[in-house]
Amino acid sequence: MPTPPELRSALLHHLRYSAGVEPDRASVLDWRVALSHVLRDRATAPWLEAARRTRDEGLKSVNYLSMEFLPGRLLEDAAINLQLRDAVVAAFDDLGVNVADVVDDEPDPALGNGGLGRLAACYLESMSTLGCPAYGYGLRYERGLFRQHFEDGRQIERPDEWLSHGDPFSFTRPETAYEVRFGGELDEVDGREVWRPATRIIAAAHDTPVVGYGGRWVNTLRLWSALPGGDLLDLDRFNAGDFMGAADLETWARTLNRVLYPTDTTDLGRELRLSQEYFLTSASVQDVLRRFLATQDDLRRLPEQAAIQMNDTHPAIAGPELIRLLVDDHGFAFDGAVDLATQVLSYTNHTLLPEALEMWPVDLMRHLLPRHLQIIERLDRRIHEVHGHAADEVHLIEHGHVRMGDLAFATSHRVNGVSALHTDLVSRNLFPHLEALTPGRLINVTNGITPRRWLKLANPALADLVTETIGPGWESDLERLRDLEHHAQDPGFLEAFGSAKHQAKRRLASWLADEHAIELPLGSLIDVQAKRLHEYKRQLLNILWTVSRWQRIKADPEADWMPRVKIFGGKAAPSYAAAKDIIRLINDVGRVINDDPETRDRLRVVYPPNYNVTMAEKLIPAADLSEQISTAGMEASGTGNMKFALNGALTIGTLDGANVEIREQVGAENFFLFGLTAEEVTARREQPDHARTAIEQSQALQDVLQAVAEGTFSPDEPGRYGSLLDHLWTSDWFLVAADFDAYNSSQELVDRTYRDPQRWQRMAVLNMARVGCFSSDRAIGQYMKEIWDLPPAQ
Ligand code: DL6
Repeated sequence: MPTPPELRSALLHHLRYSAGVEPDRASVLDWRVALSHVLRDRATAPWLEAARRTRDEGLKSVNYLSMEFLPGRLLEDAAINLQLRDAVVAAFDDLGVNVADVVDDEPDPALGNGGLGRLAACYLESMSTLGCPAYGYGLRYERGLFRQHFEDGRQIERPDEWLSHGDPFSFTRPETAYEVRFGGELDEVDGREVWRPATRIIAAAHDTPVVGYGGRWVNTLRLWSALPGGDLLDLDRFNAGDFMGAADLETWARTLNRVLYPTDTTDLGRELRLSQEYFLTSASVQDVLRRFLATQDDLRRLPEQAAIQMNDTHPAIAGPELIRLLVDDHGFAFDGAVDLATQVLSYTNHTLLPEALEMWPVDLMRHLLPRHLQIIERLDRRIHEVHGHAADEVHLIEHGHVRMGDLAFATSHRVNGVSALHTDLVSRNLFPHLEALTPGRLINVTNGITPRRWLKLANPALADLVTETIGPGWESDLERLRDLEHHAQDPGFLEAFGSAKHQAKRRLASWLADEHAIELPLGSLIDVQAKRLHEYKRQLLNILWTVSRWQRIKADPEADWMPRVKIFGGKAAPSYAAAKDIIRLINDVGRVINDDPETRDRLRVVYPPNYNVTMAEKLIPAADLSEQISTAGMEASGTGNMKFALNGALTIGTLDGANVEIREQVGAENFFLFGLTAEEVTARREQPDHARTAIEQSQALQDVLQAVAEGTFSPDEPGRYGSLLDHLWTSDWFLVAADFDAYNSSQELVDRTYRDPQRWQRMAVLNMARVGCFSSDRAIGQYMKEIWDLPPAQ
């Protein structure tokens, strides 16, 4: 373990030789480059050792394919896991440099949209912590998810230039590169299919070390980018003076990793999206085979050495790609290739939402990946040959589309849902026929979160209190938090717990003041809903209730209202008009309420723009109340719900996703439950005019809707929310109206409970103490045993 003086000289060394400056001229960026190199140096020895052991001992490794990774800032996390955080702080203090500025200078790579990408990052970190050999494979998007700004309350998207100052914690490996082919024709030569592609793009690797807690094992996050130059530049055209046209192909190649998720509402968007998915998948699968063949020559033993996990359907082309490589390049028979691929592959389903279950038009598939389409057609025929009439309802291709979820299921030996309820719904509603053909293939692995980032890094005051109270070790054995239950009646501990919460609130308040000129009233109940904007997540229910609370305070200003701050965080997909309307409504309502002198000491709305992992690290520790209010049956799991509970927030929520299991763990008496169940939701939707009926039964909701309709929050454009209101009155698919009164009653119970600080703290402690099972270490332990066939610790 290096001492602070050793770290200090390492920092000075890298400042000179990596950043190329002297201390008296160094900028914050220069110090960050130096720190990145110092920490990367420390990660490198265990990283190389992990790779050596994996090779020499023939350890099986996991290959986690994901179109999204939301790793968050890397440096502080690496320092914590290398157990160097205190030494780094001391070294910077000694150098007279403000370490917080250096940490804050690091961009937060937004290489994902939300929970799915953040889950991938938690899982990779847990695999390292558990010593499970693994590669995370993804794309190195030049620009991540857009930066969100608000203009006149509206979401404005700007490019996210996370790479503008380099990426000093990673290694670029231009020699770890693979050709990825697109388009072209198929020929039959000597009875074998030969694919003559039209375009070949080189995918090159960028590796980031992922340090496990304690620094004993380090895995790799390998992100691909298209290599420019070479054959991609048409020299003939260039020499003829067509400089722009000469670079057409190069431009297209770069586009493959230029942005995360181009909108796929256009044909060109769809083509690019499928090309991106194939680019990731093909490069990764080729890399898995190359790594295997570096030490072995019999590919039939691949399942002993490699597991490939498809994170949602995005990399579902992995099945056909692995089969293609085995058949076309390694001489396997089709059936043998299918069996082998299935033993290696597994698939996690993360959604029941029809729009998120990918279906690619057959014509597009034929145009981009003709050989893969042929393999999929053959797979489809094979299922029917093997299972006969039992497979009548199974179709990998239907209505001119390839169904990627079914394809992923059919080419995997295990499929998992991400919470008990979700897995049950996947079984009943999504893949009932495929499951019937292969009983036992579908299992549940409830999601998890890493306590290193989500407690130790994000909430130092609470993490220190936990260590003082139950001793160290909880960071890698989260079930030990149960020991806190013994302290739940101890007034001294409860006071310390409350003071840790207060410190987190103060940190949030100073960040809001500095970055957004927003004042956070510290004596209020801090109520947070932070997640992607989606109608099913029901930010609309939350803001409509906020309006109702405002109306009631105004109607009875002398009553003893518990002060609340309603904090929102989240981005809407750029093409999702309804979600963007909700964002604008939140901002419009916030402007009016926050300016109202009669209510502003009892109700505020705060919506800092550009929610990301770094903002989550500030909001979650400060929250008293966690809003997990999705329409039941629609949130696959949620992971924010786990992060808030771990940080001692109480949940107001529906019986949806992992809320169900969280409530079971923390106890029904420590959870504010409301709303229809998944079954009731289905039944209610069948009732004609359920929306109107629900509104007519709730005077409070009618008052709110009337205020919105009259333009109370948009006086310059009273009709601004016409379509949103119309939707509520006529269809209300997400049952905002049906759950409004129940949500209101539950919020009133929240207020009453909060009035008794000891009771609230006790409930919060019990929440924290009982959510240890939602550690991503537990989830990864389950994947290792039940899906990847790996021994518990290697
Ligand atoms: O499993 C991670 C995460 C879940 O916690 C969320 O409930 C779920 O919405 C999300 N799924 C996706 C996939 N697409 N959509 N929607 O992001 O996965």
